[in-house]
Amino acid sequence: MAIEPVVYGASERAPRGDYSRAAANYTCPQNHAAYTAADHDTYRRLYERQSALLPGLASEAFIAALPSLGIKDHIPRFEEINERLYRATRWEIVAVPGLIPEVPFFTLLANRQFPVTDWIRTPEEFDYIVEPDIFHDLFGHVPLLFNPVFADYIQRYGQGGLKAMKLGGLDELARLYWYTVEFGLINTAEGVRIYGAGILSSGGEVEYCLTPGTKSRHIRLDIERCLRTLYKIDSYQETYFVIDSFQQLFDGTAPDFTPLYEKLKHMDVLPANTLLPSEVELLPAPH
Ligand code: HBI
Ligand code: FE
Repeated sequence: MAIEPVVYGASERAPRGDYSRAAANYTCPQNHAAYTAADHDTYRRLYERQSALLPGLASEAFIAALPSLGIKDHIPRFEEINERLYRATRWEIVAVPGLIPEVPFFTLLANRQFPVTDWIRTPEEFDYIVEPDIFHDLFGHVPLLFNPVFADYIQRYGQGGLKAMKLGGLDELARLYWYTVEFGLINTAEGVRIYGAGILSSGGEVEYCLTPGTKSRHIRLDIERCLRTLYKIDSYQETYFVIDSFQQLFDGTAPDFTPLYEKLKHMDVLPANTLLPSEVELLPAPH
């Protein structure tokens, strides 16, 4: 059976979580007692499937950080992860009922608080889910928050998001999150590897994104180029941006983006499957 790409992003139907129990900053308590045996079993099976896919495909930094999640056979308590996470990089995860508006999202990141959805997909949605659930957020996003450079990049991204709101650069900056934090690839001594959470938590895209010769492009990350590039939320990515290091992300987001947003206002956006003449495909089809 073809595994559907995990899809999430703005979903047409009403958000799934119960937002009535969220505070003004959209955080809510993680009601650990409310998880059913089926919920814990779904988490265990997802963790088992995804972690088995990663050797040779996920970046070593991710694989080395994954055990920091601790528990694999049932849904962890956030406070247990936070004890280790805060010691490692002064980050903490906070429960949210699901996708939250940009301002609270950026504000949490700027305060080194990562929002983690507190519900899990149903067994029927094992391979396909529209919105990020607790498995996508915990397995996909949280391990690299234990990596000091990446953790600082995420905070700087949140700070940049709050500025982007004022400068009308939100759509552009959202593309940077999508093509790095969610679907980013990284060059390593062993070859191109995965660090993006949307890929790492997907049953099918882990394999697909590093398969040479598909219709997808693999090009070096250039921030301006990335901010111009549209993305798809309901299929495997048509472009994957490749970085050389997490330091490159941190340094690339140091400058004030105001002039860049201004410049981009006068440039066309690029379709997700663009390959500009100057760009080199980093995963060419085998001859
Ligand atoms: N909310 N809970 C949650 N998780 C996300 O990843 C998230 C969000 N709201 C907005 C958002 N991501 C994207 O628009 C970012 O690019 C800003
Ligand atoms: Fe995500």
